[in-house]
Amino acid sequence: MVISSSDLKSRLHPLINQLADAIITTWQENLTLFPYQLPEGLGYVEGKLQGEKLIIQNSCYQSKQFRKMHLELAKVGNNLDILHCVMFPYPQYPLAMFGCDIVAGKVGISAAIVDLSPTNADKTLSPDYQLLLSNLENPTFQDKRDLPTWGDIFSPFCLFIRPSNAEEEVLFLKRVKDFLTIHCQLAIKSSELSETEKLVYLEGQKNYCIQQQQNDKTRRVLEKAFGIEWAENYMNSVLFDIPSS
Ligand code: 18B
Repeated sequence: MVISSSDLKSRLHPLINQLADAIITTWQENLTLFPYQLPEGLGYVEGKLQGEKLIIQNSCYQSKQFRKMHLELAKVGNNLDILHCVMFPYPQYPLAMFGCDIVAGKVGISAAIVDLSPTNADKTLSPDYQLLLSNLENPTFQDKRDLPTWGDIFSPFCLFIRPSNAEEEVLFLKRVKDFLTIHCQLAIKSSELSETEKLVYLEGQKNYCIQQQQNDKTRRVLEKAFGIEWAENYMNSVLFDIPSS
């Protein structure tokens, strides 16, 4: 039997389920969405090589300002639930990259990360992002996690935690919604760059993808279910495809 997307969503950790709804709703409220065609056969995938079955369900859209808005939900047996979301702007707009990842294991969420990451020449968020982000309520979380070395792409506003309780999960959800709303609103207001400036943002996006492709924890999960080559192709063509223009 093929499990439909809504069935998968309801079987995931409640925070992942709620965040998936919040992301789609915020996109719909702020942007005009069009479907984005993922590579053939990679919208819904099931794999099982060693160990447990991995189910992946992708939702993907585009809009005037975003080349690709990707929300991925994944379940590894009964052990691991994952939400992954990245918004790739068209490089002619001076926008950050929105990225979010949640990994939930049997004993709860081990990793919850959200960021608006700069892709401009000096790798700093523009003053409008900085002002809006600084004005948000900024609750403290008990268990902050250290970024890996490839995480030098993230901004000083990056939040990477292991939520300590249900209250912190709600606070994380709120912060993701706030980041996303700021991002969509700045996107709507943004105007197009010159051809030269566009190339700078394109380089920045390439660097973002190259760094993210070094996440061995993501790669290992995919390799165990689908094999080394499949995982390499999936990371390069679905999760972090490097834009050509
Ligand atoms: N990721 N994550 O998206 N990853 O995709 N993720 C993990 O508790 C998957 C993104 C990020 O400490 C872990 O340590 C799979 C985006 C960081 O070395 C697992 C998919 C961001 C870490 C997975 C997926 C991002 C991390 C270990 C495809 C940020 C910590 C969980 C569906 C914007 C890395 C743990 C480290 C961790 C797995 C960040 C298992 C399979 C967009 C920084």
